[in-house]
Amino acid sequence: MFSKVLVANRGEIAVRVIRACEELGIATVAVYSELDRDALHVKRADEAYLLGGPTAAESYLNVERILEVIRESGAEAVHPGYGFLAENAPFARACEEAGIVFIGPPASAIDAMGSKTRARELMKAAGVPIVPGTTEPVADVEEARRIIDADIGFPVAVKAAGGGGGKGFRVALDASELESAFEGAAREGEKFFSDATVYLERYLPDPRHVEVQVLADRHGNVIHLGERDCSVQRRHQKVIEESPAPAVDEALRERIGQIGVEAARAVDYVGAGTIEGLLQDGEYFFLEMNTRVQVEHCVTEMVTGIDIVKEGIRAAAGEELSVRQEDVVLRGHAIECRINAEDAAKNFAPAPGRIGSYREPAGPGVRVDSGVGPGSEISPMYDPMVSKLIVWDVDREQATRRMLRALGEYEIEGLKTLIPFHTALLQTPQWAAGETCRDLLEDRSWLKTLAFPKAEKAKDAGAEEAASVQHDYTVEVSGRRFDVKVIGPPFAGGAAAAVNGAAPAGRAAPKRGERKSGGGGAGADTLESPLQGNLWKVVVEQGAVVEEGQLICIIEAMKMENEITAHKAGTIAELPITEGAPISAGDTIAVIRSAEG
Ligand code: MV4
Repeated sequence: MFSKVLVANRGEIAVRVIRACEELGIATVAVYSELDRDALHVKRADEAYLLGGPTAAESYLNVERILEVIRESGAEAVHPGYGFLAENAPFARACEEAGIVFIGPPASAIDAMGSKTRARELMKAAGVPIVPGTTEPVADVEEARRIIDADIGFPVAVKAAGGGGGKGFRVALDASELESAFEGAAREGEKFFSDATVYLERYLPDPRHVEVQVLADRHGNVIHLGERDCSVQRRHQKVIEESPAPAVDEALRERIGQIGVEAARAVDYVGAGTIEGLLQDGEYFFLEMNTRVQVEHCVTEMVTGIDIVKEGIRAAAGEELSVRQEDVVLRGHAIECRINAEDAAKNFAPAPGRIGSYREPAGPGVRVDSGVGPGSEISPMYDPMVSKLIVWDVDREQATRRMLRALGEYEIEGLKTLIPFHTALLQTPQWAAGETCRDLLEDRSWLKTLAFPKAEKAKDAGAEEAASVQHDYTVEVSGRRFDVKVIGPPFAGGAAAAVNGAAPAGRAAPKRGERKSGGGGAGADTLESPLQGNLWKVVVEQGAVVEEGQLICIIEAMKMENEITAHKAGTIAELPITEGAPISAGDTIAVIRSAEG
């Protein structure tokens, strides 16, 4: 087993990996960006190193610096978590070449599954059922039209070959929609994956998203841990996941488990992976493989009792899996709610900010995987998921009630999260009936009932700290972090402030994330950007009359498209934004004046 592992990630997944390492007796090295100096994963690790920042490119995606920290810290292996450098074949290869163990599959497996057309070809050859369609890239709209006429028929899904998770996914219900679907998918593929190649699939009208967890070691053992249902999604982002899947019985579980095992074997998989698929009318089709540990792995851990992260680390170290297929038993039911800093009533707009007081739920069958605590700042620079609430109980109905109880206990002051959304959704007849809830997630008027009461102001944790005398300091020496305890009499006045690098007395530096407000008069008419990103599309013009909830623009941030909608009805009096231009959190998007004035 390794003696030291570097965790190349942040937030809840970094904490999750650190916990697994601790239980395995492995020392941990955290890395962090300038924005994450006070983050939980940094405190939780045995050592921590500053990468740079504030951007992801300067920090969690900075391969050169991460490799340097691995050498400097003496770590033997690196765990990428999910996102950032997970599923990055060049990084896995760079590790392999530098003699560092990448905790995950071989680079060749990442490559094979990274191209969705190649993955479909491989799976077809391995006898795994794929959604009917092409395994070859489709050159242009003309060729697409020929293939659809001869084979697939409408409706058709056009997907980017470099895509996955719904990026570069367009639907054409009939021939009139094909050109724009084709071009849309190609454009998104080019934008996000530098690959405009697309392929075609028959469009399934109302499938469930069902995925299989697999584990593989270097000794030829490949097992599956049953399935998860992730059908509750918003713009291809999963929001609620559960295991077992309501629509899967024992025979189907056996069959799709076997499909998962065969898919993993076909690419010589090692570690934890997931085969995503669509279930329609009892038929299961391979969609793609995620060659990493997933956000929702926890529900599988709750029903199987198997620690997926530890198994992945063991496999990377060359050990055998600690469980055999015949030992895997699904017991009870687990549900996970993603606690995102988002406002469901405003089209799930990211709602970054600072957490005030913070209290996690507890009690029987409750698990919280979190990357935050009291006073944590949720930066618009990163993914808005702040934690995951997972519950277990003997069946789906009781697990639902337990989740509602736990959601009720969860206190996150000063931040808008999906807690009210989850609380409402889990009480609907659609959820109770095990439906996909697609209609609810598109239902504007239902979502609007989830609007937050007037903005709560987070307690200013910073001011409180400044008032108390500090004895604990954190210093960075050549980029390595140390916690220093200074024992002695309290410092006089400005000393603590100087050590903390605050502005000179009398002129407090503006706090990160503090909203700019235009000269006191901005107020209720102004629609501010909730996040930093790039203006991808502006869909209204100055002078237009808009309804509340109407789409104003789309901001691209963190590879996600965020729809910004009108916060009130009225006329667009000002629209100081330009398509393609960068935008910061707090910038004015529009000023909307009501008819009444
Ligand atoms: C599909 C589909 C229908 N037909 N592919 C792809 C990424 C994943 N996030 C959802 N994806 C879908 N792919 C074909 N050929 C429908 C979806 C889909 C979906 C599937 C199951 C449950 C919820 C869904 C929500 C949106 C899209």
